[in-house]
Amino acid sequence: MSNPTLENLQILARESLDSIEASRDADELEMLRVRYLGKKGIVTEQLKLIPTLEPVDRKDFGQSVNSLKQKLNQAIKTRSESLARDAIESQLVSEELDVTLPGRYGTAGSVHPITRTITRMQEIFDGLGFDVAEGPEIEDEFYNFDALNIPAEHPARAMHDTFYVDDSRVLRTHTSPVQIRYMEDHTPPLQVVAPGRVYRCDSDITHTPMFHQIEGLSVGEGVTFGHLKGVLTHFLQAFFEADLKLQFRPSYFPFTEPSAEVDISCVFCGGNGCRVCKQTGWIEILGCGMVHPAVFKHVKIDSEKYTGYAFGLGVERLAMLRYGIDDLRMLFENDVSFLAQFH
Ligand code: 2NM
Repeated sequence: MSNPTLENLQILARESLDSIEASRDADELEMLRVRYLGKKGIVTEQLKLIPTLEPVDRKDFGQSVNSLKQKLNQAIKTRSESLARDAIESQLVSEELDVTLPGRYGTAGSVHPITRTITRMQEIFDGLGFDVAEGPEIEDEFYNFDALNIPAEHPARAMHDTFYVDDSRVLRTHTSPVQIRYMEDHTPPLQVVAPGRVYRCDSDITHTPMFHQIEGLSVGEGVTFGHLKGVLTHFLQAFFEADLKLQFRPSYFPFTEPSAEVDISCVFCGGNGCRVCKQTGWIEILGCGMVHPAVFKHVKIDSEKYTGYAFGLGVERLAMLRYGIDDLRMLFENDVSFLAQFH
């Protein structure tokens, strides 16, 4: 410990103020405070030495030590504030965010083109006042066949077309059973579409054992083939967003009479003839007809009072035409780079 002289006090003042000024953090500054101003600190020790001085020197020396003490307190306070500011400053720098950087995007999935097509079809039929109904994919023979006027000997019942679950139950081969159930539960007038999966024991380049259908049904007093034509024309023109033409060709279905198959003017060439329409200008698109009285009989609808039309179309076929997909298998392979095009 230095002698209690004014010279030594000056050296102490310079040394202590310099080291406070040079301290790099709050810990170091606290250490210096204890070293100079603590109970056994250097400056505190100087105060204790005052009584050992000659009485004439005590006043000057005492004032100088007290002044130094005040200066040190002030210097510590100033340095402490400055260190706190620096700390905030460096935190702001280290945590700086560049809000102009591009975000980190997650990979989002996309709606499958079949789902998208069904949704689109439902929206158009919704706009025409049709209800949407669903039903089981495993059906009794009654709903899948008998109620639709498909007798036991009919070729459509042969094992080679139908997946049998057991003796009397099948994977539905069309969504018509949903229409049958709907007619059991509702009284005319009614209009409903039934989208969903259907199954047929068939597999080649243009057929998959599972595919999708949407079938429509309208029953009421005075419902005619003219209404059917109007609804299908509106639906197909809205779906393809084109002023296309329809062509009805006579056909046969057990559940409708009369029955027709409908072609549209080719959406690719406008009817001039191209590869897609095989130079005919027409594309076969759906089947339809007036509900057979035998079907109404099964669901206890009076066919003397009511008439109805029905139609059925394949979702895969319409999806392929709308999105320009030329290979059916694309819709089932779930190749991500294919699906990503439907974002
Ligand atoms: C088609 C073609 C023609 C049809 C018939 C019925 C029901 F339940 F009312 F009898 N639903 N769907 C139908 C009629 C389906 O698909 C090519």
